[in-house]
Amino acid sequence: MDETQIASLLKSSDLFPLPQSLKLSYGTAGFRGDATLLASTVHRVGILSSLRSLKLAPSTIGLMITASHNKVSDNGVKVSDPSGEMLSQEWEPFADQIANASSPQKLVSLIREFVEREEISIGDGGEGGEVWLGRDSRPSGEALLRAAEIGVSSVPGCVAVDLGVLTTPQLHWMVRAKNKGLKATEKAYFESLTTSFKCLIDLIPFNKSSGSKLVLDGANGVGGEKMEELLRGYLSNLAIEIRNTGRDGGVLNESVGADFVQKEKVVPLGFGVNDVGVRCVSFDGDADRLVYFYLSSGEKKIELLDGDKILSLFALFVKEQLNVLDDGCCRLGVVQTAYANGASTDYLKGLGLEVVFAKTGVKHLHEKAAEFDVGIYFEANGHGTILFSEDYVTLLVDKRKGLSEGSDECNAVSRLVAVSNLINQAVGDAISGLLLVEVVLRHMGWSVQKWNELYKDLPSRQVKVEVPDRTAVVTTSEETEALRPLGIQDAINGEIKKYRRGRAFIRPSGTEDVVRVYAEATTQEDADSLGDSVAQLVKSFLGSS
Ligand code: NG1
Ligand code: ZN
Repeated sequence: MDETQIASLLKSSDLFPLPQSLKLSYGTAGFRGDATLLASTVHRVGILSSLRSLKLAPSTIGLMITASHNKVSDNGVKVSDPSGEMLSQEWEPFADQIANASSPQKLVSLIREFVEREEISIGDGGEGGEVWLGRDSRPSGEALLRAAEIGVSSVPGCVAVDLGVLTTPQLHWMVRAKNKGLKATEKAYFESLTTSFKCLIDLIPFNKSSGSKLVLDGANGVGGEKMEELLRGYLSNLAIEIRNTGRDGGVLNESVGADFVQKEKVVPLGFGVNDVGVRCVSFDGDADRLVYFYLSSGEKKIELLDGDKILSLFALFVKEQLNVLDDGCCRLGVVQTAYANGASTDYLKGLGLEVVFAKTGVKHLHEKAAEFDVGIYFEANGHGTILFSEDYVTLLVDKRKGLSEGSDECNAVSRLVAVSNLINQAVGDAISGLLLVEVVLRHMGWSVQKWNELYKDLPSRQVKVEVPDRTAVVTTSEETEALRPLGIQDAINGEIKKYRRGRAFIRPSGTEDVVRVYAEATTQEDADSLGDSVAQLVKSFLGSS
């Protein structure tokens, strides 16, 4: 790096000093924290994104400003690689280092070392770098986006393109499309969803009715707004009522949204007795997760159809099409995490599917799903998608050419190809997930209640424990056993033994300052009691804050 390049980085870094005592790690989904403390982090991630773009030139990188399900005063930043997938984990240590560099000088020296080691050429007349920026609807997003822009353009030869307010999956989709040389606008995203959705509806053999009403809880975030745009401009026949749009004074993620509904298992604000029996769906704050639910009585308690149930529905549909093709050569697999309900895993295995487990965080699930021809992954919280390998899609398209139009085989192939276009191939996407659930329910002729009967969840309980230092919990790679603090796992095992089909584990959250406890057993009382006693153990081993 020459003097001018160093001066440019120093000058812009001086504008964003690191707040004292800020210690960040890239975590399950990028950096997250109190929005007032994040300007330096976002600025530095802007620099990182430019370097990534130069390293992989010519390619566009995405930078998303969001804290997903976290409270509205938080924000965060994550990076999309050219494929639309999460930033390669190989770069995460560098992200941690620069985010925590204590001064502009230290920051620049880390960047210099990294640039040399990675042989990144800056501003030597080669390809320039390009970073596409998006943000969710948080009030802190705009100022942080400016910090990202300054970071991006402080690397000579790199430009930032502000795409405004988007859902996380929209940005990932657009980055992927751009790098594939396809139309990469928001309009193209909506058109792609619309075309494939309509194609799947047309392929429903019977019962083409428009289906009963669906009510969407938009978490007071960007998802409701984008869904409205889709319905207004492209899919006006779809009967979806949208609540919690954020326009009626509701607060982002506060007693609303997918994370709240899935973790608390109660109705979100804005839903009540009048909705008994109605099919409802909740998005999270940046619309990369969705869970369905319905009220079976006038109480707050809900019947939850979480990511595991969405996965099961999708798996059934895909498997049905593959059975028509009698396609033994397609490797279909599903990926879950330790948070998957035990009953869902039993169900999926009972269907004869290959089920593999990954660590929490979609980057881990995505990686494993990509090993299959068709890999379906979902976290229980509703984040997931279906990945189709490019080779398999090509094979399907070729196969269709030899089939007679309207035959069962031809329809099955067309459905699979349409699903690969509808469902986001980059990351979990609540909007495309919703459209696919709606198609599959109509295809099967099922109500939400019928879908819920696929299997009965084992009762479970999740607890968040605030502790002085969550990093004191260290787990095995599968996250099902705690290695530290020493002795805690034996104590947890002692509790588990007390319950029939008891299962429990702890892990430090990568997005919130808490230790998470998961517990499962045959009755709700047992799951609650196991969850509470493990939470007590966490407090006694780590102290409560
Ligand atoms: P953490 O906070 O690391 O548990 C949460 C979710 C993850 C993932 C990320 C990213 C749970 C238990 N954890 O991570 O699955 O979705 O957020 O949003 O739901
Ligand atoms: Zn999210």
